[in-house]
Amino acid sequence: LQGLSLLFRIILLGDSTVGKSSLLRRYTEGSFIPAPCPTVGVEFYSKMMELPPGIKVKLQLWDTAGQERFRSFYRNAVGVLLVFDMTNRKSFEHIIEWYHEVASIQIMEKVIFLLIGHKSDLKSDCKISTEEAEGLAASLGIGFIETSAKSNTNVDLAFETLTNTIYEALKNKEIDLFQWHSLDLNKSDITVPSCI
Ligand SMILES: Nc1nc2c(ncn2[C@@H]2O[C@H](COP(=O)(O)OP(=O)(O)OP(=O)(O)O)[C@@H](O)[C@H]2O)c(=O)[nH]1
Ligand SMILES: [Mg+2]
Repeated sequence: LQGLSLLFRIILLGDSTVGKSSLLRRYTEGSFIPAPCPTVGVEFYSKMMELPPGIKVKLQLWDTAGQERFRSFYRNAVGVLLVFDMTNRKSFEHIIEWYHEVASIQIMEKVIFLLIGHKSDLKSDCKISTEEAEGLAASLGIGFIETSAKSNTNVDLAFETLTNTIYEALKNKEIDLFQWHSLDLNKSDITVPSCI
């Protein structure tokens, strides 16, 4: 894989207001807006990441609206951040539905998930303990990280962890490098396949 530039398509899923857009804005722009507008449809961000030893990865980050379902967008994703709000129990209970939603439509052999407990700055309002969230993650065989876009806690770590896990799966041939989610950008930066 050395010398290649990779493209990973990552999608953020979770209920409305859990903070998906805020997480992405913090990661890609370094800012936090206290009262952002709800996402309408689907928006995308991108960011370059370099993995040792010098492998460039372009992350194509898809932000969805929690109130809607954009099933066609799940299809090409290699990584999924399942986001809940640590102060909102319903959003935690719905994680399993979001997980199965991806599983039901996913045609990739393997998708890498990471569970995100967001708004960790609101410690006193937390309705879900770290242990309970870790229990869910373990039952799904995925990782768990607590983040805050407001206090900028673990935001970079979350994206780095997901990217590293995808890369490891690629190296172990659990994911096929030449499927459409990972293109050689030197040859075809623009030919990102349309997903509609
Ligand atoms: N305290 C705190 N509030 C946050 C954090 N992240 C987001 N919020 C707030 O939560 C609310 C919803 O944030 P959004 O990022 O719009 O949530 P979303 O998941 O994108 O919502 P939809 O686009 O409707 O699906 C906003 O008022 C944010 O300011 C955080 O880390 N801590
Ligand atoms: Mg949003």
